[in-house]
Amino acid sequence: MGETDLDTTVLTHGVAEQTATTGDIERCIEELRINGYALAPSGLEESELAQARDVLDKVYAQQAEEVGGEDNLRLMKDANIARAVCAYDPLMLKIATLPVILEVAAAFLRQYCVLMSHNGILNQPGRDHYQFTWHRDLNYQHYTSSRPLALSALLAVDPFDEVTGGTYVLPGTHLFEAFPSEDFVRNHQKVVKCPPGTIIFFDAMLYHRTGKNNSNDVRRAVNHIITPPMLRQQYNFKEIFAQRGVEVEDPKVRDYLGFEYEIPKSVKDWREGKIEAARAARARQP
Ligand SMILES: O=C(O)CCC(=O)C(=O)O
Repeated sequence: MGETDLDTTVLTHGVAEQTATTGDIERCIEELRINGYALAPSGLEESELAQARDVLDKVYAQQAEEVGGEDNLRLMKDANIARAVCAYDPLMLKIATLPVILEVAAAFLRQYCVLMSHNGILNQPGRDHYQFTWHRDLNYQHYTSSRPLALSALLAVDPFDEVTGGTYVLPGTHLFEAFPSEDFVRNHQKVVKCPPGTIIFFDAMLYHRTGKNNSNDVRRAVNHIITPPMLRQQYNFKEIFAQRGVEVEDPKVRDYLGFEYEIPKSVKDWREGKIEAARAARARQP
């Protein structure tokens, strides 16, 4: 039976409480809470989407060049991702601050929140992408919380369909700690398809992945991760120790005080650290 054959009458018995939704934002919030994802139009014009494609390609090329070429991005598993795009072009800043994104974030997270990352995803035809594998946007986190930790907002810049590869989601997995069994994944994975200009909102703890692009064109998207800035040092210990002229030699203590963990000041700085680590790991391989 196809979804169009479903009986849509809603009759209940024994129900004393029911959620009421009054508009598009509330519909998104209900879907996000239960399914873990929801779709909404961005309101962007076709001309803006065309411009966004161009901007993403240019920012990516510029960022690849500044770290010595795409091979270095592949080495650190960062190929085909343009980072911090809102800082590179006014249109990307307009996208990052779209009213629908800010409204859904405010209603979903219900507290002060910040943009944690803002990345262009360039899904190249027939090529591997790091995002093809199932992941949470809060990587390595295996717990649930009674309130959401972060919101992802993925803007489809190109069509997301069976040929270009939609976004695969595992509904409800934001509510469970562990990644589900392979049987569950095969039986319950869903592919989200949508026209360009649609935003796929999801709970950042929902397992998802990029679909394989079997078309002849790049399939682009822009992902936003929005979160309350709760887990960070309350003040800059490194700076305070330096101001007080106190030296710390022990690398473990330096690590613990966050001396080696600075927020990178540029995309290039962030990537150079990762490239160095990837080269060192490769050199250690037998
Ligand atoms: O491109 C997609 O469909 C998903 C992107 C994704 O997985 C991510 O940005 O975390």
